[in-house]
Amino acid sequence: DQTPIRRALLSVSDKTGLIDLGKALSARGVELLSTGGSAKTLREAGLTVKDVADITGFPEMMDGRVKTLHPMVHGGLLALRDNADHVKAMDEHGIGPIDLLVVSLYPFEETVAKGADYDTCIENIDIGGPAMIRAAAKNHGDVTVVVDVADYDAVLADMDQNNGATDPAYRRKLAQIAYARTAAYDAAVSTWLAGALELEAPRRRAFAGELKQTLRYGENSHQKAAFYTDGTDRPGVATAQQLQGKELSYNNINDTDAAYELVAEFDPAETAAVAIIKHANPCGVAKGATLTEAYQKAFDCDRTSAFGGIVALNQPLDAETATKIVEIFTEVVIAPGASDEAKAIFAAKKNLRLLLTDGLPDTRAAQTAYKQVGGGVLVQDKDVGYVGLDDLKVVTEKAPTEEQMQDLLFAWKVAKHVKSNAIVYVKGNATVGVGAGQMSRLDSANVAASKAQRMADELGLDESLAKGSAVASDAFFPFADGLLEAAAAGATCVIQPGGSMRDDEVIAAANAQGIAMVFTGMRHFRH
Ligand code: 93A
Repeated sequence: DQTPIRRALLSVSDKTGLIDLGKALSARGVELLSTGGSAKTLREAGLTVKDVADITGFPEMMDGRVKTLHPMVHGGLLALRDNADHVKAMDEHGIGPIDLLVVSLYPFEETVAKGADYDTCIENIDIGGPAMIRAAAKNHGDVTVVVDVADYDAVLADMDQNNGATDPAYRRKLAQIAYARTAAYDAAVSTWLAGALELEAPRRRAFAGELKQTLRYGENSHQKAAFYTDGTDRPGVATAQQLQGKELSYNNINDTDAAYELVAEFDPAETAAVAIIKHANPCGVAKGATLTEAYQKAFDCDRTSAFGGIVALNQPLDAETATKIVEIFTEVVIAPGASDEAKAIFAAKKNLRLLLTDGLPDTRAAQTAYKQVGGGVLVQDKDVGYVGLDDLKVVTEKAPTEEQMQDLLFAWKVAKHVKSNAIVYVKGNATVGVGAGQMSRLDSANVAASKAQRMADELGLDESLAKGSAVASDAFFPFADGLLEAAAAGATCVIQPGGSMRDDEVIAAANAQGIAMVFTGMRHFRH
């Protein structure tokens, strides 16, 4: 009892699939209306098309800024077919109903991503397209609206199942997708303007995302969840290709992200590096002359926790490292590529998920980070703060040796990726104890130290792994006690932001212990 689609308006920037769609609609007896470029493409394929300009009585004008913004179009999209007044208005003004709208918007997001100038971006803000999409979507009781090339075939199939009409529930679903598209589109424009105008805190903000995957559940099995991409193609967990293994879970994605963002701090041209993550915190991170060496050292930091962990590499996975990794149960491995041999070794482990990307995440690229709180969203710049050798200030009588300095900087990079309060012991380019997420800095120092001791026991060593280590603290020591705890665990040098009211006390304690200490002047809280 649904009315079959008789007239369609096709107005698409992305002409992919347009000719096939036009042909399929024509074959089903649907009359085609279209705008300039789309009409030309269809005509060149031998199809009969009516120009929108012919039904509006106005030529496309102002460089195409005004083509479809006309009652002949919007009346045809918005009129309620079973409303006598609406039907009368259509008759009076000679407005023909438009039953199917197919639009792909001006490529605003792509234009911005290409780094186009201001005026070009402005010209790529589509006005008529979103207006039609919103009109058709509002009137989804009568009108079918399509905004994705990916939906063309499904719409045709639905028409075939409904005698040339579409199913009402399906139209409603398409309307939902349509509004998400226009919302995302305007969100992109607004976000671009916020950047272009350098507004520090825009008064209103819009968020957008495209579904990548419906997840089986969220952090726990009673929570529903899904994974959305932000539309950019930067290397990272959202754009990684999964070669094998079960579907990623919510926690897998979260942990894989933490692992990859951390390991990407290490320039692959300088060193191989491996990070092993559990519950979004590193349980082992190491640099090495080879990936295999780095993996072994990262694993040796906390073998117990590494079981069932997530492993991130900063260089393409090689066969030797692959062989090492498959010795224990690992949930996910992510790397900027893998050799064929390595892939073959993993292939034997069906459950092991292997994710590959083109290159590493850019850890210095400006990004916006969101965190939901009751009744709102906190927005901040992602922490892309970086401290190099030149930024460090030696505050103790003793200065770190070159080797100690290496370990200090390494510990600092890791600490940035550990939940606060973060205390990280490092020796020989590998973590030997990580204390994460404790409510007191002293507790974190304790946790890290006890891990270093436990691992030493496991390895049958007679002194703690923290003996002779470098220690990093993500924020300043408010009192000397945390530093003394680290010293007791065996740390011989310290890196921390400084800036406590009791810095003098902490420095004096370091001097008394014969410890070398440097201040970074930058804090890396992470909650
Ligand atoms: O400049 S517009 O905002 N003004 C309009 O009235 C209008 N109507 C459709 N852009 C408009 N469109 C857009 O033109 C569509 O959204 C689509 O992206 C594009 C199709 O143009 P053509 O068929 O000439 O390639």
